[in-house]
Amino acid sequence: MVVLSNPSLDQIPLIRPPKAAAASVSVVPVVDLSEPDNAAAQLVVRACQDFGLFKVTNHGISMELVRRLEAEAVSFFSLPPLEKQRSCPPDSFGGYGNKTIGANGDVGCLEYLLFAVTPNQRPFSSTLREYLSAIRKLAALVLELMAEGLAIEPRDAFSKLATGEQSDGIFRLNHYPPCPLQLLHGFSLTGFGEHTDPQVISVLRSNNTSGLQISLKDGSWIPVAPDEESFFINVGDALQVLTNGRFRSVKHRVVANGVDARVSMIYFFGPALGERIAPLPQVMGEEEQSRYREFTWEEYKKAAYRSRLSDNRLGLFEKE
Ligand code: GA4
Repeated sequence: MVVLSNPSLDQIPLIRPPKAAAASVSVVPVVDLSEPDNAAAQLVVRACQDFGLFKVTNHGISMELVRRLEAEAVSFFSLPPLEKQRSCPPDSFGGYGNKTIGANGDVGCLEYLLFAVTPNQRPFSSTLREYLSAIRKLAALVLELMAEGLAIEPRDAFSKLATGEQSDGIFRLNHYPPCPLQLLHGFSLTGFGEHTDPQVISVLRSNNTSGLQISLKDGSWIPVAPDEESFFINVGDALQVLTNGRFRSVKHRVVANGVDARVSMIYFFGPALGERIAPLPQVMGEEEQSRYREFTWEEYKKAAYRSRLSDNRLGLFEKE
């Protein structure tokens, strides 16, 4: 999963920041989970169709828990490099990585820890175990709102798939140190290059340092203002397929910050490996054809892990 070479900063691609006008507007939809379910469900569906990303507030997750996990992450990342590598060596379940993303040559200005979230895996810490269980509940709720908003019965059609016992989860802790070569001739260093997430949804929380950007339908990029008290939900490739393209797997990236460190924690919710991924019959209109040829999550995941970060992974499975 992780390769242990350490590229230098001059191998990391540059990003031209969005124009000032775009940068000053934050249009990311906000869903207040204390609203009645039907109102929240409508907002969620609109956000998934128009953006593929939204922010949730009043989520009920303890900020003390979130801060505790963030503090553990920060203390891990402040260890000497060799110690980080030694205590979390890369294996098929994840591990520590520095600047190298995936196995196919992508690089970014970050270091990270990846964990496979499987039923019988040893947890990194009790804080992480607690956090994962809280985020799983949040994800299940959000996925139920998606089903409700699309009038899909049963209400747990998506949540069963992505948060069930055998689901294939991944958890990622990212540390983007301040990157000194910032704003070189109007460009910034790439923190994490543009990509879509292969899974159903991802639940992201970051500290108050900016950097995340999403691509809109017209191809332009906008920054997502950080909010350390909220969670960001993004639609992944599998959910785009399950909704036959109604929901948009959002292209996103992280631009390195010149001054502050960014710390993010993301739970990627994938289905069980053997799960067949195809549009749910309940979303299909009469005579509507699937836009994708059928595949299992295992097939898709394998194809994804052979690709480069910015590749259009779903393209391989689109029907002519
Ligand atoms: C993107 C979403 C998750 O971070 C991730 C990433 C994975 C990795 O870092 O190893 C991948 C990337 C992600 C998609 C394409 C392949 C695999 C890096 C890469 C170049 C953990 C995941 O599941 O897919």
